[in-house]
Amino acid sequence: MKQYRIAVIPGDGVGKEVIPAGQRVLEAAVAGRAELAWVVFPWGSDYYRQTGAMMPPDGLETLRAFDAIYLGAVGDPPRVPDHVTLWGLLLPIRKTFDLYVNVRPIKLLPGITGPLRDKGPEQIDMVFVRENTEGEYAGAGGRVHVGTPHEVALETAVFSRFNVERVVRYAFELARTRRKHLTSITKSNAQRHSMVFWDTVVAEVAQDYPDVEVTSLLVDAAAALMVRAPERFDVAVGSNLFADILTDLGGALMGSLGLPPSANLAYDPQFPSLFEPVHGSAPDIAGRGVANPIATVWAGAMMLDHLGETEAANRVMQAIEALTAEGKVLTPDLGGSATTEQVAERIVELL
Ligand code: GGG
Repeated sequence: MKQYRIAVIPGDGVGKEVIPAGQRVLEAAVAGRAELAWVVFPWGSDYYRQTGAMMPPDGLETLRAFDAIYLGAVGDPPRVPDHVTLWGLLLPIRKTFDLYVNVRPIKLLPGITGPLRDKGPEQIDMVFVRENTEGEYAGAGGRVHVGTPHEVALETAVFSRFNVERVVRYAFELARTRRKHLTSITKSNAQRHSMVFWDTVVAEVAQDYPDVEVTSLLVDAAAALMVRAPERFDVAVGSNLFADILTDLGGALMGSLGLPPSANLAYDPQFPSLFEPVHGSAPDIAGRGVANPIATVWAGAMMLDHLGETEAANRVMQAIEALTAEGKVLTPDLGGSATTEQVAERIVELL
């Protein structure tokens, strides 16, 4: 039987609740065909308060040996500043393992009433490809004259040809497997260096994909269009920050931020890819056992697919869709009264 070594980082807040639910479903999905050898790491904000770091100094080296990483959430405000949690755990993993794309499906699930009148599952079905290692999250910058009236803060966005080209190429390839439409999202009117460069790369790569129709949108127009006419989106590609923001909007269009998953994919298959819900640690509901596990279960299905367990991944997705279609066992964010564990249990039954 095949064995996969999975590093599990529940992290903070609801991450500690949704990850065990995800593990339970994935175990059931592969039972009898593959073994998921989980190793759980207690890294995150609690670990930071005990040790002064979000993970041990050899944390990245430890993770490198795994087939994949399954992560819950990071963030414990106001006890630990958000930039400390993010830059102490998730971003170093993305950068060190060169997790160059962050794939985020935005899809209205059957039985869920989204906030858009007259827009159903036929109209809300897109995939975002988020640039994941540089852009506005490059980490280039600093502060000078701190605490004086002349204080200056710089956060320099970085766009390299190598990186933009491979991300855009991934998005074109994905569009080819879907409805053959790619929306490239920029802000080229205001950001005349980096975003005009992005447009140039998209136009160049498009030469290799004459079968894919390309639309270029400014990020503000894209936000409005996602609400007004979500059916105009098939695959969308955007910078680290823009696609992060728009996928939270996407989660809202799906009816809950507890639904969208994400796959952070390694460019070099020797490094582990990372799978996580789009949502964060949700401190407002953490500890109550009512967080929606669907995003994490879905992210787990993406992990199984990535590992080659496509049949099991498809069955997990069918079970999620059966769960939302029957609409009986749902967490409060979707209008139900079920707990995280009850939703996981029902998904296992439907498997
Ligand atoms: N699920 C991981 C998590 O905590 N996401 C919230 C978040 O703010 N992530 C930052 C990012 O994806 O850039």
